[in-house]
Amino acid sequence: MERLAQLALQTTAAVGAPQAPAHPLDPLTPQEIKLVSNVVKNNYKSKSIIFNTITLREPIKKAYYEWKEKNGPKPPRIAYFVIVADGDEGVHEGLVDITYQKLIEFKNTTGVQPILTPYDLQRTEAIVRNDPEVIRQCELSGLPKGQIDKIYCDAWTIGYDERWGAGRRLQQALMYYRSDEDDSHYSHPFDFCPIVDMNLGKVISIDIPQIRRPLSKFKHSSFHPKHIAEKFGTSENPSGFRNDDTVINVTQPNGVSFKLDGNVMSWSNFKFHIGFNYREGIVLSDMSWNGHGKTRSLFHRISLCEMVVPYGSPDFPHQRKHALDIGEYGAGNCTNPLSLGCDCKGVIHYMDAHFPNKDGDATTVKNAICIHEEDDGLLFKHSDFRDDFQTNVTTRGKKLIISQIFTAANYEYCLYWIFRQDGTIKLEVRLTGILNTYICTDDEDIGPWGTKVYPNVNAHNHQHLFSLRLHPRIDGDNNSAATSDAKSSPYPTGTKQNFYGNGFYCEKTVFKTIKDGITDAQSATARTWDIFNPNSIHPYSGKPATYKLVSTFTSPLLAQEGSLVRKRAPWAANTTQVIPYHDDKYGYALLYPSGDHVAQWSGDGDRGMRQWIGDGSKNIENTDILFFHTFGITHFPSPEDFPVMPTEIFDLMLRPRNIHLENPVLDVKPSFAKTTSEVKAGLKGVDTCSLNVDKSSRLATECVKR
Ligand code: ABN
Ligand code: CU
Repeated sequence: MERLAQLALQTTAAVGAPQAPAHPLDPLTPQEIKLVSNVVKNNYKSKSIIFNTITLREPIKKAYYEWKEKNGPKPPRIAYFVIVADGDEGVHEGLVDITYQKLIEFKNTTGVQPILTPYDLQRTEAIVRNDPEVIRQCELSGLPKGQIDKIYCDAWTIGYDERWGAGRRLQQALMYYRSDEDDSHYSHPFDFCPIVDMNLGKVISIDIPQIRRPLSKFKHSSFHPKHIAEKFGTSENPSGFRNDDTVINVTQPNGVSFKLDGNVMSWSNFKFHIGFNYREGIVLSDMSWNGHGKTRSLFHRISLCEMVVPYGSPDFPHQRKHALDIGEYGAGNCTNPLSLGCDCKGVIHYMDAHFPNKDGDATTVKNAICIHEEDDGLLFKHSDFRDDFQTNVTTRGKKLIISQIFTAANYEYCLYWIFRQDGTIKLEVRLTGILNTYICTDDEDIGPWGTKVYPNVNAHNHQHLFSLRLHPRIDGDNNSAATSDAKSSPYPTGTKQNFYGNGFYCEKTVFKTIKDGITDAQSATARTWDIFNPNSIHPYSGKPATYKLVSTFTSPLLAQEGSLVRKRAPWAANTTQVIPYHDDKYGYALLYPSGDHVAQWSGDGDRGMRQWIGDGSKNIENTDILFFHTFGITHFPSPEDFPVMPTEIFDLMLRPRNIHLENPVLDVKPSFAKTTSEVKAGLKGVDTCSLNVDKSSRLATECVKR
């Protein structure tokens, strides 16, 4: 935050300051949010303001580890805020020192627009419903007169539209009709798109296509139980539900094996801090592994820092549809309250999330983060053919899952951060919710850009691409990264080096500069990426302590060079980027690869990843690095995805390689273990081999059907 106005406010001892949480990375408490908004209000007394963001500014990394590992002082507790002031262009943003209840920096940033909050989205529907020209267009499309309460819109940021640039705070209203309020509106899109100025609270323009498409007369398609009964119910089975809902219970009679100290999680050999913010949602920090009394640091911070959903219809105004959901709306802001036994099954611990409302008061999303364990199938097994596989060790594993679900208007993103006992870290994304839809006429040729998923409903092709941000700290701050490619021997068959022609090996290409770290997925060489500490060498393999990124859902960004989306999401054009890390003056930095303020960024100029990459010449070898990974899927819609999508699953994992001396789960108690001598002895009587068998497992034939 250069160029920020420094305020010479008196430093007052914080008489009424709320107790700071025990851990410097803990999200702001409701009391802290309120305190910050009061400090901000005091400074903006003369203005009418709306609170947009109040969040923790995480401490400088060095200060954090001085506190954590070297008995240093607790880092200052600082909040970052964004407000919109009536009549002022852009945003006002700054920092508040919570302990001293003091504004330490603030500025009016112009040429940018703030993230959209649920409040901003909720306002838009009322604005379009009451606009006479919108009503006229709805009626022209076939809406019966006097039914404005049946007009709905999904409010999206405009993204960027050069007719207005970034000077005004704009939304595009994707228009729909609901026959009644319990209907799902996605089977009844309108063909036009109003543009709303949020600060004026007015529709300022309407994009109307040259060829008009009247509102579909086809019955809506929905998925609520009453609609399922209408669709599939019979006199024998009025609900219409299929008859396979036998209960699967998850029981943990002895409770869970994770321990939480505030937000610090200890599970199996892992220890890390669970954070949450308006933008990235779940953030996992200060992650370490303790095996047999030795603590090894793994990652300083892991999060999803951005995503983009570019749509593939080249027809105006659909080129505008490319949602940067994390930067423009926030995986935290849009997070759902989760419910026991529905979203999460088993023995659950929840954490709440707190945000400011427009007036600066704290609001709470209950049960925003779900923490639980699940069975993880076999962890390892081996049996001996010599005695017909009776000699064997069979060890089952369990996994720890930290999850959240956020709703990006039509889509749901279910995010599962999964920890395995062998040190693997997985991220699983389940995509559900509803396709973004546009109207088509009965006989319309919609070209290759979408699929008719329902009568008069065109669902455009699109992608879901995420940026995973990894701040590694494997055995210390100085880390490196490399590609790892499976390659045939370079020597042809018959040569001395590869006489039989069968040689193959793993080619590592270590990144020296930022330019080297810009790489793409390569399925022909089963490419993976190594993040490693070149100074920490395994005593057996002679290779460096590594976390290997294994990621196969790596669709490339399909929008071409020069397209708006490629300019605004420069990170999405490649599978990896690696940059050197440095803190800001007041805190942790280099967070958002499409820039700090994403809404209405034209994509021109250097922000985020483009700025960090610069000329690509900076060193990224054996230093403090950030590793960004683009992953996701390309979605060609199909009728099976409508009226709501069955979850589509994609994932990635980070695996320890050359970190542990041997298989790190040898010390997990097996379910069953029998040696060859025990098999020979026949072991009658007491069963000493069943060590950890699940006693609730039964034969299907012994179960009575309900
Ligand atoms: N996918 C665009 C979006 C996300 C969140 C809220 C509104 C719109
Ligand atoms: Cu999709």
